[in-house]
Amino acid sequence: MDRVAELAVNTIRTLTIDAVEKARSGHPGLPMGCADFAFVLWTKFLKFNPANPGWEDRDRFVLSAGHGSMLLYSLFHLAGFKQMTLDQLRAFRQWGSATPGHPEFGVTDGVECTTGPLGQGTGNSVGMAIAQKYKAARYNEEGFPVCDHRVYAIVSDGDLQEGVSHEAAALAGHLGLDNLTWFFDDNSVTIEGMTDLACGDDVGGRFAAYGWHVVRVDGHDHGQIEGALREAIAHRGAPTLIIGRTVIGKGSPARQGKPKAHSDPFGPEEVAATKRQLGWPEDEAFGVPGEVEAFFAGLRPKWAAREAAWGRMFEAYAARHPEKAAAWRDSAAKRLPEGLASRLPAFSPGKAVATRSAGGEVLKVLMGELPWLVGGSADLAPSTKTFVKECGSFQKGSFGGQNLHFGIREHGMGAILAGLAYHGGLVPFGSTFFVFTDYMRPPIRLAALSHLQVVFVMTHDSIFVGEDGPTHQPVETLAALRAVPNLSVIRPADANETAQAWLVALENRARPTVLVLSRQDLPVIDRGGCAPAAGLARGAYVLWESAAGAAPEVILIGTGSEVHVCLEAGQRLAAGGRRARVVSMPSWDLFEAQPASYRDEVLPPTAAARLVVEAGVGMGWERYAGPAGRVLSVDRFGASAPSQVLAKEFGFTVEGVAEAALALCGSRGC
Ligand SMILES: Cc1ncc(C[n+]2csc(CCOP(=O)(O)OP(=O)(O)O)c2C)c(N)n1
Ligand SMILES: [Mg+2]
Repeated sequence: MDRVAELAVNTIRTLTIDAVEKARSGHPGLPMGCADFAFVLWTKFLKFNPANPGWEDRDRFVLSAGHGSMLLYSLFHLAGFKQMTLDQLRAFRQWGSATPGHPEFGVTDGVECTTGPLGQGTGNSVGMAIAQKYKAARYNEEGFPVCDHRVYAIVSDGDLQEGVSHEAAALAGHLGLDNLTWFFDDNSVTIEGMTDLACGDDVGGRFAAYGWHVVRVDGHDHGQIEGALREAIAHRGAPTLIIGRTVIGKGSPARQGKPKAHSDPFGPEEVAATKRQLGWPEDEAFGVPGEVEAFFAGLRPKWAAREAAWGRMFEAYAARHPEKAAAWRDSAAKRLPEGLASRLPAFSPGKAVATRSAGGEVLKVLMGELPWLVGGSADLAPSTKTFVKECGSFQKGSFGGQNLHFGIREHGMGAILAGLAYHGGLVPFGSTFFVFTDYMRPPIRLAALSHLQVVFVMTHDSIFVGEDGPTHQPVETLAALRAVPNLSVIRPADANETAQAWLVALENRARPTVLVLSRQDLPVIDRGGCAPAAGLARGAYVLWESAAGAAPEVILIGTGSEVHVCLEAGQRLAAGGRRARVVSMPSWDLFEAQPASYRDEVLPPTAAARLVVEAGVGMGWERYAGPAGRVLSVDRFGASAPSQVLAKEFGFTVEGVAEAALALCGSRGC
């Protein structure tokens, strides 16, 4: 190793221990163990420009083991990302800093994805690799490889023990994503001790079986690392796993190679001992040797020149292939074509259509018009209606297909969807049965945290799944999702609301959307007597009322498949002389975003008995029912039976709803 390389990797190590020491918390072990690999990758291979962290054709670098965040922050500082000053390193893990405990997308320039929950980054990197292949297939032209980059990830023991990485790796191998390289930080250490406490996998054998190219190196030998990276780039038709034998906490005399190097500050004595061992000034914190600064300064013009060359190529591409360049730009901006809404299918009353089927018809139009809308299902497309055959399948050898096939891998699917969104210029969607939301809660949560536009198409949304029984009947799922900040949850009442829900999902640029759709047919609401379905965008709207202008005595509030029942029940109450109002409330979050005046208009704070009707747990609905209202809900697991029987047993019939409303009126004396 030459002198400046040695100084540079030791700078990463000492910046790390200084930051962890100052914060009195953090994880020094990984950055110290992975400094060598990261240095070789970043200085000899990675295509990026610190002056423009968002350059579209940059390589993506994912630190899946996000606890090693100081590795990233040190690299950003040395490479010259403007935001990453030494003061930011000094503010590691502090309020308002650009250096949070675990990397957060959108907070720190250069962070490609939010990591920390182990395993997620592996799926994210596969999503990014799929995105690159897709865009290359759609946009590259002879002599104009406008999308021509690679995806690298550092993955730890924890990442590779987590199931999501198995799902993601299996799919990446199957698809032959040769633009993807993972470096396995094979240090044999996790928190509780050495890895053989709980894991004896032959990781290399496992990945070979997934169809990966596997290379083994000494993770501290720069020559071997460089050789392995060259091999990964040259290898065609398969992703590469570089298994790097590393020493966690390398450089610390007392801690290196041991579990206690994983986290927590070393303490002043061990910091001093480490610096002594590395030949560093002991009394200096956050020091960067002049030679290291000069070395990185020397790389910056080369990095900038690469982007400039790409920019010139893109201009020439735009001149030669103007339509493709325009499509590329539309995709980057996720631009919705003029009049799109008017081209969506309109569903006529009198028919009964499951909202999953309506969603499928809408998706067909959307995917046909929007090449940046890509997605698929976890082996349930015939049920979730998300396969659009005219748009082709993304497969090894046909990377231009818009339909993705995730296999029965919901957790992997969620993390891959996030990766597609992180990559930029794509809106990904993924679908499965609503009850299996729990199999992908971690990536849903992270997509919300990271402000990603991802659409989750979740069908078979209630006990009315019927005969499949309680294993397949979600009851608590809506309440659980409504609790996630920055997540839009929409349960449309009929086919026309479903079309509107898709439009909202496409407008929800900075957050994920969950579309909650029915398996069973639902009557298409006759909008002649009711308000238009566009009301969905406001989260809740007055669908129908018996005496417009007069204050209602009773308000029925329903979502999804319960709305048409409320409508009929409301009409029955009106026939009996009550002033009734029916509110369709597909989305709490959209409603809460409305001005108070609108919310009060729909649900007047005074008077009126309010009955909420939803085939799920009642938790949370009290706020809309009000203290004198009632929630007709399912506060237990469902049962295996035909859906009409379930409707009767649980009270979700027109009679049941009307009776409950009358009882409520009676108790209030209205
Ligand atoms: C899903 C998840 N479970 C648990 C943790 C807590 N955790 C953080 S790091 C870690 C394991 C550390 O082992 P490894 O991944 O090999 O990292 P190293 O110690 O080698 O840096 C655990 C269990 C987590 N971050 N994410
Ligand atoms: Mg480890």
